[in-house]
Amino acid sequence: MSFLRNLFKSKSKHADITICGLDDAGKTTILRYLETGEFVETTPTMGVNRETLHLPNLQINVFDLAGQEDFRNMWHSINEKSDGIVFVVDRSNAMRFEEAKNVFQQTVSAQLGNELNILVLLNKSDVTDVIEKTQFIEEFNLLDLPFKWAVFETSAKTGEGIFDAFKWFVEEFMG
Ligand code: G3D
Ligand code: MG
Repeated sequence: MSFLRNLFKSKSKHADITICGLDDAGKTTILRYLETGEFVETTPTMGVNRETLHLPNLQINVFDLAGQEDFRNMWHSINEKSDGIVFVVDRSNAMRFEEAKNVFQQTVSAQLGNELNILVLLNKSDVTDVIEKTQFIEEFNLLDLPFKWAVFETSAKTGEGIFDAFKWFVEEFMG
């Protein structure tokens, strides 16, 4: 947890962050990387789509958002007080871009009127044959997004981009 601890050491404000995205995007692996500073193998959580990391001034909630039929109800109960959303996409899985895009759009439209930052992680950047960042921004209509947002290219295997992404994110809402 050294990275996150250091980032929050000088902050007294409490923050709630929600990490979401389709199952298998790499959310749990990213969380473990933030905790340990290295790649950790994960096992898919059966039947539970929620995990939480508690630090002194920071709580991180992780949710799988695939196949949620009553998305709005679930979203409302879990995320209304979030200070920021991290949306993780497996950039190597073209088969699921459409599904990811739909879930992303539901996620952000549920937040209209709220003031929060959205961090998009193009994860699995270590894999060859991935969607390009510029193409992704276009396909997911990020330029039309009525929020402050950023996209970072990450790998929870090599650690590429992860610390930079969260540094941007935390500094944006913690000041
Ligand atoms: P989830 O929490 O979003 O459901 P996980 O996803 O964190 O459980 O990761 C799902 C699988 O993707 C895991 O592999 C994990 O090791 C892998 N993964 C996560 N991030 C990366 C990445 O950046 N690069 C690569 N190459 N793989 C990644 P398994 O094999 O255990 O299913
Ligand atoms: Mg998981």
